Amino acid sequence: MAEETVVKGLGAAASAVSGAGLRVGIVYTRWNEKVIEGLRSGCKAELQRLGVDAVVEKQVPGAFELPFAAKAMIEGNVDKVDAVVCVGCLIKGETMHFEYICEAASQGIMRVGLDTGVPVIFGVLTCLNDQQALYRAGLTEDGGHNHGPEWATTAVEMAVMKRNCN
Ligand code: DLZ
Repeated sequence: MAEETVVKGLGAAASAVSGAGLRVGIVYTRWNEKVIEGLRSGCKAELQRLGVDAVVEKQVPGAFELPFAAKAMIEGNVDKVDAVVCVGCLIKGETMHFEYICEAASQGIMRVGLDTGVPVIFGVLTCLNDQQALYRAGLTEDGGHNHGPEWATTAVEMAVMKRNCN
């Protein structure tokens, strides 16, 4: 049988990423709490494994509020950060809410990063049902695939990239 080829997913970084000297923020939502807890804790554990100096966490109500919170964290004097991971989970319902919030959150998160010059990572699941969300937070019986650790790696990689450009 031919060897299985994995196509999707985050490939290995060219060199090992270290979080030494970095402070990384996680802003996360209260909406869809169970899924968020899996993602947030997976992200935080990976940031710590990568050796970041500090993880600063702030909670917001929903995904719509994530860009504002990321900007406040970046521009505030209290918790200076080198990157922010926005952790959220949108699950499609019966109305158009899903579409509007997905659009606002994704555009807002991108804008905060570009406007402030601090990497802001899109850690928002946009799922069609609960099962998709649970799987992507590593909470299904088969273990699923928790995306939180990948967002941590991305935050550290981008913060190091930014630092090397200065
Ligand atoms: C209103 C709403 C809905 C319907 N669904 C979600 C969701 O699946 N995930 C999420 O993070 N937030 C949701 N929200 C709340 C909005 O993001 C926001 O908090 C409110 O509209 C107030 O601005």
